[in-house]
Amino acid sequence: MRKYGVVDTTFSRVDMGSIAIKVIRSEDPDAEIIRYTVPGIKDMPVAAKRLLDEGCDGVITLGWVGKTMLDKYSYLATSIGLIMTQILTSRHIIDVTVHEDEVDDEEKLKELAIDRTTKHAKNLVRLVRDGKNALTPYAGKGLRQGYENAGPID
Ligand code: RDL
Ligand code: RDL
Ligand code: RDL
Repeated sequence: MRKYGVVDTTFSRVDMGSIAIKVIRSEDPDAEIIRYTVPGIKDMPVAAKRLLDEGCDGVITLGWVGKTMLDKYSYLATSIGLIMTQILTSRHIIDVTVHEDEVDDEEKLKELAIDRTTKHAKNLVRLVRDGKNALTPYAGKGLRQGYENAGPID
């Protein structure tokens, strides 16, 4: 049976973990989902690694990056860690990141977080369950998560 990992943080200001679980459950009802909540983004790579070591077929991480330069450096380190973990395990880790300075308005930020989480949770299921060509019909379509799609250039 397929097994998905969901890694989220107490730093985040939106409960993206619950949203991801709901979406994965509705997309792949028979799957097992394991949630692992850590303090912040820099704790996510090892959490993802542990879930993959425990048999997860793929993981989604839900990170929230603060507004300061220090926060952005923390994300860069995190991103490198997540990519290294994917390479070491040959498994997908879908990295959902919300940058607190992406939009000014808090309501809009919440909507962005929900949209990005929902679309990437679906991407994770497609990649894990349906394989390498599951997203190919959407190739070159200018899809975005958290925003309106940019669309293709004709
Ligand atoms: O291991 C404990 C912390 O170091 C770890 O949880 C960090 O990810 C916490 N953290 C920062 O130290 C920071 O400067 C976070 C951010 N910025 C951030 O923007 N988002 C986080 N954590 O989730
Ligand atoms: O794992 C899910 C996403 O994190 C991953 O697909 C990223 O590559 C998506 N992405 C960004 O998060 C971003 O800030 C992309 C870009 N910028 C970009 O410029 N081009 C992309 N992806 O193809
Ligand atoms: O063109 C507007 C946005 O697409 C651009 O600013 C992206 O860099 C925003 N973005 C992130 O910052 C990010 O961390 C995106 C993602 N993740 C993502 O997963 N998918 C996006 N944008 O479409």
